[in-house]
Amino acid sequence: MSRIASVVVTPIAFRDPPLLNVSGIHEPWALRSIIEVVTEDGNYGLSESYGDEQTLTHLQKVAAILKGIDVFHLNELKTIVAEATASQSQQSGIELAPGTNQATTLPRVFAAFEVAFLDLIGKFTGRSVCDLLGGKVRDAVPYSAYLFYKYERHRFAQDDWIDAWGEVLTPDDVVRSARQMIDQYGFQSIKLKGGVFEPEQELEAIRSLREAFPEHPLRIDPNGGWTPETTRLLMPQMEGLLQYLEDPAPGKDGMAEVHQSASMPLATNMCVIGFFDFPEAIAKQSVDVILSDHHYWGGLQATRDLARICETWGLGLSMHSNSHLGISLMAMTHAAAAIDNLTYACDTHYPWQEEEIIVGGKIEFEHGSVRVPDAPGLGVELDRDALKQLARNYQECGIRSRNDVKEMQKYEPSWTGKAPRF
Ligand code: GKR
Ligand code: MG
Repeated sequence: MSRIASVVVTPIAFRDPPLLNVSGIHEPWALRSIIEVVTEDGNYGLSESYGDEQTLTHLQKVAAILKGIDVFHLNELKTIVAEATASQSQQSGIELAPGTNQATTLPRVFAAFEVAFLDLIGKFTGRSVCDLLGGKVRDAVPYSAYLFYKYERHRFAQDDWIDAWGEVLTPDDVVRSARQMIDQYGFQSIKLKGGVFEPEQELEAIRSLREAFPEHPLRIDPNGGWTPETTRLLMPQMEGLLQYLEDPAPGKDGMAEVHQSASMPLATNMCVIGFFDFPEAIAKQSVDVILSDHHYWGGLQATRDLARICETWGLGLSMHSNSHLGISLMAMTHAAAAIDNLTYACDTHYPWQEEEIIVGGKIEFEHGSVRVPDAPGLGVELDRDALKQLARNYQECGIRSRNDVKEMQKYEPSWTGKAPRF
């Protein structure tokens, strides 16, 4: 009954606003893949992962050889994925999406199926995925207001779609977009994506946020856009302002250098992106907080392993996000609800997305948190009409791998996306 009859991987595309970052700008469409694992008795398990060409090729290769596997046999799945991904292309994706870095191929491809297997195991046993991970340590998972600098509209898109968030370029715009997001979702923490403008301008925005939201913990993430020297000089301006400083400078050495003069915890989703990064990062004292992400750390169970390692080494744990829809949000929520030392509000790009592929539409936030469902599995079902529409978007949008640099070159032809810029 719990053996696999078929697996379907569907690439999808959904609207993405013109969000700015150190690499450039988001393209008009974000890509994901939806994985459906169907068992012999007709049950199905769901998962959502990256939709870039490199990931898709691996997902489709593995999907084709899973027939007959028992979904309880996650170790067997690991062996199959390891063999199928052993000869991988050398092509890495954009650095800002660590999930497309080839060092994460095995854990990333495994994770995409592991979540669907756990959804099915939950359905077979009548337990939520959170219960399979040890049960809830919290009933609802807090997320942060994840702010971006952005243009009002995509200037080079095929149609005139425009998002609801307006232009965000000045400190006042940043405060307005925070208010907009907090009013709508109730978030209790704020993160600003930096690395876009001169650091002084971005820190002015942080100071404006502090004034407007005196109680909300604040973070800034320049994605390695500042040199260690620049970061060191900025340190007095950040004193007492930040809950943590995320990836100010690139690499474990850059972060270690910053660490020597840092008055606040340093966090990363760029210089520690897998278990293999731990020995060097610990030896060099590069970071204090790791941003987990089950999509490339090897799944929901591996996220719990990561949590124990962080506990062992006295590191904090938070959660990273790229553009995603509700299946991912639910998987993130089940994991975060089961991990006691994940004490920071998680990142999510979810408010930036209008479309959804789950029954019932967009998932609701209450006071900035997502309630953990008690239903068997992930607790979400696929809206097949929406899936068809988003699969059509993928076929028509022409994007096959995320490339923020190339998109930015349409606006600024000499743009290189090289970091650190400041
Ligand atoms: O989508 O522009 C973006 C973000 O910069 C994302 O790609 C990062 O991976 O949000 C992420 C981060 O925390 O670094
Ligand atoms: Mg980050």
